Parts: sequence; C-alpha cells; structure tokens
Amino acid sequence: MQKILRFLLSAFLVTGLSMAGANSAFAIGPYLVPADGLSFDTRVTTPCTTGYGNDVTLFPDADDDEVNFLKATDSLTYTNVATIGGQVIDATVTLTSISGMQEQDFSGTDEAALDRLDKCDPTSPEEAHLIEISFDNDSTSGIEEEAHFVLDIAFFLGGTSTPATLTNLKMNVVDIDNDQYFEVDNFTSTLLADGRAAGNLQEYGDSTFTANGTSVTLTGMGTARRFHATGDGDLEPDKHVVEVTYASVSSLSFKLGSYGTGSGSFDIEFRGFSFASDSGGSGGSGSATAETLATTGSSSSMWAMAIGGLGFVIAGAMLAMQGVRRRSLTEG
Ligand SMILES: [Ca+2]
Ligand SMILES: [Ca+2]
Ligand SMILES: [Ca+2]
Ligand SMILES: [Ca+2]
Repeated sequence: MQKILRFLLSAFLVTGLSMAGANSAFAIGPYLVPADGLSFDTRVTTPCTTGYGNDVTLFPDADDDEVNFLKATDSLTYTNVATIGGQVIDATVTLTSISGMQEQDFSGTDEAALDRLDKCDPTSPEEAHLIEISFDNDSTSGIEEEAHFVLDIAFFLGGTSTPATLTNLKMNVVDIDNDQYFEVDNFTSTLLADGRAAGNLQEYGDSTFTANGTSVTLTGMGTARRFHATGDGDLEPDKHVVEVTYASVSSLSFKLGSYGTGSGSFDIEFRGFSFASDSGGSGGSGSATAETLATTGSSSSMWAMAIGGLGFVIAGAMLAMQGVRRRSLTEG
C-alpha cells in the first residue's frame, strides 16, 4: 500500500455520518436471523462467470466471480440470503455515496468507483458469509487523503419490494487496518475484539485521533461510532474487528474509508462470531474475550431456522456500466 505521510496540518474537522433509519414502520416481520447468519453467494442461481461484472470486453481485467467497479448509486440484490420460517429474505446492497476513490470510465464519464463487490464464492464456503469489498483510495486532497464510501443494506421479502424486519442481526467487520476506518450508527450494540483496542484499532466518538500521521478531530458524531486502525500496517491474517448487533432492523447503513492513497479491502460478515476463536496473527493479542465499548437502544433476542438456496439478481439501476480505465486489486 502506497502511503504519503503529511505533517503540515495538525487538526481538522470531520462531519459525522448521517444514517438512514434502522427500522421501518412498514416492514413485515420480525424474522429471527438464523444461527448461521446471512449468506451472500450467487452460485446456485447465477453462474459466476456470466452476468453483471463479467463482460470481458468491457471489463478485461475483471474477476470471474466478483462484480468490478460500482459507482453511486449502483446496487445489487442478493436473493435468498436466508430462509426464515419458510420466508425467503433478499438483501439489496447499495453504494449510496463514494468520495476520493479511484475513478473509472463509465460511458465516457469518469466517476469514483468501488473496485470490487462480492458476487460468488467458488473456492471457499466460508466466503459465502462475507460481502467482500475492495477499494482504491485515489484522493489527492481532502483531509489527509481521506476517501470513503457508504453502503446501505436493505432486507426484503424474497422477490418483492416489501421491507422485511430481521431481529438479532449480527454484522461483523473484518480487516480494518492500514489507516482504515468503519463508522456506524443506529445500532443496538457494538463489540470490539479484545487486543484490537490496545494496539492497532480504537473506537472514537467526538474525539481526536491520528490518521495518516496527522491529528484529526471528529465532531458532530452524535450516536455514530467510528473504529479506526491507528497504524498503516497491513494486518494478516485479516481478522474480525467490530461486531455490530441490530436488535431489529430492516435496513442499515455504514461508512468505510481510509486515510492515505492506496488500495485496501474489508469484509462484512452477517453472522454472530466468537472472538474467542479469532486468535493469532500480528494484529491482536489472541485473547479469548471481547470488549463491549458502546451500547445504545434495546436488547436483542435469539435465532432459529436455516439458510436455504442462494441467489443473486441485479437491480435495474446498475446495468449501464461500461469501460474500464485502470484498476488495482492489491488488498490491504
Ligand atoms: Ca466472493
Ligand atoms: Ca460472499
Ligand atoms: Ca483492510
Ligand atoms: Ca489486512
């Protein structure tokens, strides 16, 4: 990961993330999230090597099994992320905004783009649980070369536009390192893996932290929370860092970003995770405990049922992408 340290400025103001409502009064449910969580994999209904993101003419460097290059406000709908009590649940992932990321040529117009969004998981069943994301911070200005994007994930009754309310949804964020951060609001509780807090990742509300070698002050955070990697190292193996619990939710939103140019990646996992098994690696202590750092809202409940077939459909808004200027998928 390329890194340009800047020391000229010592303090900045950063506006906190404005989140969509976590609950919808019109949603159907509740549907208790199964113990295995949600799964995002297209192989059952959509071949990995065809369909959106796989046009080798327009996307000569594209991965076979992932979607390359999304601009705001492209979206994907993953069908059947879970079947709960016989009800199929779909999830639509929308890139609601993106700033400072490498631009791609969309029909002759250069626009900031996400490098990659998960589509298939042909080699690793474990990856079915993940939404894999990679980006390339190309910011030449801004606050310490900060670049970010916001993802919205909304749940629906399968094959419909009727919002579905899920209960006890666990979202784990994996691989926050390299001066990267995760910001979230409208959650029930968050859990930061022990060992992350002490050395290389910290949680911030209204406070000051060091990003890209420079002090940055966060203001206007409200109830949102940020989790920052405090150094520019690429921590391997990639580890669970933050678990977010939603007691009841039909849509959620979060921001991911980084300070300093270069490519990077995150994984989002929708299942409960035992931090106790997430030991080893250079990034953590390997402790068998996790640490509760922030709690708002109500308590959560338990889960049931099993995951059914998996699928993937493409929302109408994302069919017009054309052309690729360049890309880089080195991940950190
Ligand atoms: Ca994948
Ligand atoms: Ca996946
Ligand atoms: Ca990372
Ligand atoms: Ca990493």
